[in-house]
Amino acid sequence: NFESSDDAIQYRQSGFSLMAYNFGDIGAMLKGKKDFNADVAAMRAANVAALAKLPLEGFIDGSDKGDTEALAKIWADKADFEAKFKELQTNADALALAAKGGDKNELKKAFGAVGKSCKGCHDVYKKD
Ligand code: ASC
Repeated sequence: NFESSDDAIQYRQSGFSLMAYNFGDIGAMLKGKKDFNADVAAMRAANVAALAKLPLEGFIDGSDKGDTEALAKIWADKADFEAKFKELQTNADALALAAKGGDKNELKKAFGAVGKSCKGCHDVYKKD
């Protein structure tokens, strides 16, 4: 268990940062901002799938405070928040599978689905 809400906040924010870095690198390759490397994409996607499982644990009761981008609505609508998070995890697992498969079109589709999950939750639960 976390020692404090600050620890919980740091935990979830670290997870999001690592996820954004790994997801963003796949995006950079798909958008041609850097050379596409299927092995790197598969490694990044596997990281995203693993990392997507982490942040939810940090949204503990009482960590709705401090200078974060998390809206109070997360705790008010926790069941919906958790459902959306599970959807992200499912899509991230599919991303890892698609990246491993090596078909770039499948990877693009799966990447889009994960991005939609990110945005869908940010639109409702994250400060602008
Ligand atoms: C990213 C990132 C997000 C999502 C979101 C998708 O790479 O850091 O928060 O994608 O922009 O819409």
